[in-house]
Amino acid sequence: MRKKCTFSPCCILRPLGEGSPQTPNHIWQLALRPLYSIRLNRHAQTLRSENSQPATEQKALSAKGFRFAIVASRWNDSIVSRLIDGAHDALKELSADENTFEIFRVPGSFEIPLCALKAAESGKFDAVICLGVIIRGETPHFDYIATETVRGIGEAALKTGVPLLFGVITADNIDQAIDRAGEKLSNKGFEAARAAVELVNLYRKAFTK
Ligand code: DLZ
Repeated sequence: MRKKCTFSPCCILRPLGEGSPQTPNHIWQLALRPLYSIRLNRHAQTLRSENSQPATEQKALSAKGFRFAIVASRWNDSIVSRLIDGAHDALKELSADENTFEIFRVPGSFEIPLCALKAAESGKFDAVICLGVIIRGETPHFDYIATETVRGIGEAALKTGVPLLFGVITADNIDQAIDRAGEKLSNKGFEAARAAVELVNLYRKAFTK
């Protein structure tokens, strides 16, 4: 028996392969496909230009009373240092006390997850901000390191229940990496630190008795 056509965007966007039933509905679908694609493109543009949070909520954030660990790699140190500065700026801007964050340096990004896990397990920190810069080279090294770094940080967060923030730049070249270590929200360290403050506030408010 032929499946009923539900005339939904999914149905319209599904490629009509060989043997697709060419019912009148499907002829309509083909005709309307460009219109749906324009609508979806517009929607995607709107999403890209939106900030992820309403500005008022961002203003209400405070880091006061929370403790943060920053785990940062030494590879590509000149760029990582900018990420650390960015994270520092964001925490200061959100009223974190100067002595409530500690910085731990590790050799490379591959070593970030274990150090972040230990920091999270110590119970001394409300969030752990992970910072590193991995730049693509001529060998598959980049992919191995990047994959393990992302996986390890994600796993450590789920294992400990402590928010671990991913402020690790993965870039094709140095220029791309420098672009992501700029000022304020163009700095992955700043962005990760803000996200840390947002999460600790959210979890305290939403999940403490
Ligand atoms: C070995 C290596 C390479 C090739 N590239 C980077 C990089 O771009 N960014 C980074 O943070 N670390 C790199 N490393 C070092 C590894 O992360 C790791 O420190 C070493 O393989 C030792 O375990």
